[in-house]
Amino acid sequence: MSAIVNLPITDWQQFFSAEFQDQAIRALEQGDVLVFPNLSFEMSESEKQFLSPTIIGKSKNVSFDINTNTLQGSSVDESATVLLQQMMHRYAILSKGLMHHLFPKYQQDLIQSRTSYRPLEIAGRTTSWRKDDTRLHVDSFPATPVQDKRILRVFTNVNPVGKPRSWRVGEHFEKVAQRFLPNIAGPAWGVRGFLHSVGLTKSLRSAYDHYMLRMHDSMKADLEYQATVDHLAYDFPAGSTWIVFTDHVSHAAMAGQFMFEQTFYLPVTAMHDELQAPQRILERMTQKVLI
Ligand SMILES: O=C(O)CCC(=O)C(=O)O
Ligand SMILES: [Fe+2]
Repeated sequence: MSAIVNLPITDWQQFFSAEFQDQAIRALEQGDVLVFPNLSFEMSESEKQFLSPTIIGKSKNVSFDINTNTLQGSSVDESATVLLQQMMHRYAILSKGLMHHLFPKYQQDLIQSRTSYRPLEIAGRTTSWRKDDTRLHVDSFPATPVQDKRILRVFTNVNPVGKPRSWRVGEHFEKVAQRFLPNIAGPAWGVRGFLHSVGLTKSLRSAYDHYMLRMHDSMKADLEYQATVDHLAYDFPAGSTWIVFTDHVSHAAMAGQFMFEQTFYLPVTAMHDELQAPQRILERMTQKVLI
């Protein structure tokens, strides 16, 4: 099972020794969750108006794309939109800076994707089983293939009344794959081209994407697995930040409200040890090149 590794980082712009960086990258790549219990994201007095579930429309979070400076999912009025956008932008910049300082080896290749702000309480929320993140899963996005990239995410719990973000962390990726892979058929010929041509995927779904998506679904659909599999419950305190490869570490979010999240993509070849990538593990297990 993944370990939860506590690191005493308190400043988003902190510099680290080479030894610290080396330990951090090894832990991260082997599937540990790096937690910074005292690294918080400060919201200004005027930004505190966003500590309410009513600021979003029908979506489950506000999403910001720093590359295009676009905001989606909010229902606030025009003047508040600017403020909301600035807040999301600030989180995006801080998390990128932290990544660069902590993992300089990734810097050249790291791709910054969406920033999200999640003001809804997770516990008791109703969704379809596929979207239900209270079930253990590895991340894989149906419409957004990663192809040869990893999914690396930064999370910060900004709950104002001290409520933790309660997660479960499941068994190691290899064990998950041993359990589910034998029942997953390979991708059918022609499907990836079709999905892309009708706009169901943003790019071609690779064989690796196919297996990951099926694993994600098989895990969530298996209620007996969910009820019986070994896991560790962990509460991320309010005012803490954590970093994890969510395509590798089986995880579920059980309770909590108000969190920021920044998604990065990292080409497998940019890793310190690419043999630890889910893609390489699945390639070894299937004896196929999954592209
Ligand atoms: O909202 C959370 O705490 C995590 C949900 C999740 O599974 C994810 O973002 O990958
Ligand atoms: Fe997830």
